[in-house]
Amino acid sequence: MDLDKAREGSRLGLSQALSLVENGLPFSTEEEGDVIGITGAPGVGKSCLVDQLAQAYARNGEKVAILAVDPSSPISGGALLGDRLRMESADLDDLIYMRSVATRGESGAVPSVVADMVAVLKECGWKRIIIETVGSGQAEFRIAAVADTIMLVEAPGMGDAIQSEKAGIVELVDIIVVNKSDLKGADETAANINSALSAGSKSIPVMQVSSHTGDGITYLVQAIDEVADSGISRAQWQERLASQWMRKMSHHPNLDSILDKLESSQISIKEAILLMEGKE
Ligand SMILES: Nc1nc2c(ncn2[C@@H]2O[C@H](COP(=O)(O)OP(=O)(O)O)[C@@H](O)[C@H]2O)c(=O)[nH]1
Ligand SMILES: [Mg+2]
Repeated sequence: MDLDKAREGSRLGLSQALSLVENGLPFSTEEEGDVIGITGAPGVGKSCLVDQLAQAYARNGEKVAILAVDPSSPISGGALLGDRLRMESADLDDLIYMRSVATRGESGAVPSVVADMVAVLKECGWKRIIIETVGSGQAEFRIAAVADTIMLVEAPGMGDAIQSEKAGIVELVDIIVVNKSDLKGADETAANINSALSAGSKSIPVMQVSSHTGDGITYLVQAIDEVADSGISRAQWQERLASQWMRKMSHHPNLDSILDKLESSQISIKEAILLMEGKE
């Protein structure tokens, strides 16, 4: 894959490279970057929050790329973001790149496709990468395979984190954000989350922000850097490992013939695994 144009800053070159990878071309890189995963129920304000974070980084002179993994709202946030930034400063626009990711195909492939798209972005000089994904239970686990920092977004009147804790998601989450702090009930939502968390072993910061007024965004940016410095948790490593394992399986040269044999009852699942491992 030719990345020269994308490396020189061409948006067209970058989006062409990303499309190739989105359609299955594997890509990896040794380049470093900071990947933030943002998850939460629809309507809590993830896209608005991403918009705020991207502007904060851009004002700092940092390039930031956004991958929106959301089948329900393709690119709508992008138009929003573009308009607002253009009003403020054309220079900021140059520092922000936004792209939606189609989530077609088998669910197991999503993290590896997103991981490879992230690799393209890193390779082309985008060191801050934000992935927005809709919280659906499984989405959090998938994003954990890719993101260094995972942020769960909640909002007043939108349910609470106790549910997430049940699903074991809290193990993977680094920061919980109560968005819409300009609305009534934000304090109570944050208090509920804190008391639900106090039962667990992991201490997770709960931060209130408003993506409408910008309140709390500066603190959130600091908290993200602190979390990034503290490294990747065991639970996150486990998701990364699982995701790589899954990828290995889905790229196995004999996958089709092994599935054929399973389907026609010629082999057992144990034998299938031995075949995959090349032991039979
Ligand atoms: N009052 C208030 N509304 C917000 C805030 N952030 C987002 N919203 C609104 O919440 C709705 C959903 O926002 P969106 O970013 O699309 O949520 P997403 O589905 O989680 O990406 C929109 O109507 C936003 O204008 C906030 O901080 N305060
Ligand atoms: Mg959204």
